[in-house]
Amino acid sequence: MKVKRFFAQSMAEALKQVSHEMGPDAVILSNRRVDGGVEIVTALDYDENMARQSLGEKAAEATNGSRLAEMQADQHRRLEDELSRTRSRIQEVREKRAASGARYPQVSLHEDVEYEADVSASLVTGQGSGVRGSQQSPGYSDELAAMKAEISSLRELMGAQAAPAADARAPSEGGGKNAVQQLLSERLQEFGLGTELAGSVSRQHRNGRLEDGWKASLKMVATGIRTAREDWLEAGGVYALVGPTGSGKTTTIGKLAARYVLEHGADSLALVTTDRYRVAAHEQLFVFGRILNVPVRVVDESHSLDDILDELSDRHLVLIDTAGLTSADRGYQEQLAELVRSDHNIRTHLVVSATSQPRIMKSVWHCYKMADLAGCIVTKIDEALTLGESLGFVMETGLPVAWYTDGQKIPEDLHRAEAAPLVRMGVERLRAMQHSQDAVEGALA
Ligand SMILES: Nc1nc2c(ncn2[C@@H]2O[C@H](COP(=O)(O)OP(=O)(O)O)[C@@H](O)[C@H]2O)c(=O)[nH]1
Ligand SMILES: [Mg+2]
Repeated sequence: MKVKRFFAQSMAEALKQVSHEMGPDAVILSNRRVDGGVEIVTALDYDENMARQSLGEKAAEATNGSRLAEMQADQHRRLEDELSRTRSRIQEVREKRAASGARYPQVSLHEDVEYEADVSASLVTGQGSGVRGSQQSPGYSDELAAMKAEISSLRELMGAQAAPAADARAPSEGGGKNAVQQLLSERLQEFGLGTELAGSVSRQHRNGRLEDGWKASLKMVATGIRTAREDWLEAGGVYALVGPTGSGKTTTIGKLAARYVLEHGADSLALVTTDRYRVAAHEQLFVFGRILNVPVRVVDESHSLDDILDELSDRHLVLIDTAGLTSADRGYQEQLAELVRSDHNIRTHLVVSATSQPRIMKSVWHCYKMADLAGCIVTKIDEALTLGESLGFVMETGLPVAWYTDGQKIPEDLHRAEAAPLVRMGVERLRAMQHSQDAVEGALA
């Protein structure tokens, strides 16, 4: 994917430049009016998956393709602007050096990024340009080192946008897979990713060894997993857990509540349940409430959710348990609507079990997404054979993972989610599964 920005006085002129330089296949990511004319940002070999990858966490804000393209264009603009600022700073340093009498390579400042980076690298290392550290005034080397780091990170970022374009003519052209990509895709499926996701991740590895592709793919998976920044227990607020019956909502609330009481005491915590649909539905929550000495409030005909939250507004943390209703159940709409319409800032999280089939996870997400989901919690990681199913789910939905749970112990088996450790755990599971398969095959041989 090659991204490029064009300026012209008129749209017609800008489009002429685009078709001249980029050819007929360029995609327009954004166009806007700027001082003195129009600006167009275009891309060749534009790929939504790649655009998401290069935007990282922010990509989740792009709810549709045109927003994604706009964000990609924004990012390109920012990088270009940053590069031009860095160029000016390099020029300043050069002028300072010249004024202080240091020898300086006789080259003109060029617009090329590669060139700039090479020159600055040689300035820092003192190689090839005739500049030696000993000749530098104090402070120069630090300044240059900082700039070198800045330029190489900018290059990496620009490279992340441009590199795939250079590789676009590699063996996978036409959407087919080469042999390494095929093996990679199979391994990613064993890891637990769905066929489509495994295919698109493996296709990013254009050439090279399988093991390098595997590492790069795992990194890509980790990049695609968003995690919550805030620790609920520290930040406080009102959090509701939704999800199917048996997914682990009440147990997770018990874990969160117990952890909170251990760290902060019971006075500033309250539990609420909106489950008035099943007899004895609250029993487990009341047990937690009694053990922890924390109040438990029930939403019913005479107590609306907002009335209860108003009363609890002095509590630092309020955890809301809900009934695992599906769209076929009476009360399904009502329950989700009261969360969405609340005057309180309720952060609703979907609780999904890592043991669910991917199709079930997706249908659960469809069922609950009208609740304005702020993120999710992945439960029963201990019982899952492989983790790619749940990790693929969070990659595809873009839901930030706040917590994961890996057992029934309260509160020990509750953990803040972090992408890299989750992927590492997934790799360990895959290895364990392969070992046990080998053992079975060995025994049968
Ligand atoms: N192995 C395991 N079991 C869990 C985990 N979280 C919850 N459970 C069990 O799953 C079952 C259903 O949990 P529950 O909290 O009642 O689900 P809810 O219907 O969504 O409220 C219970 O037997 C829990 O002990 C977990 O992380 N690992
Ligand atoms: Mg429950």
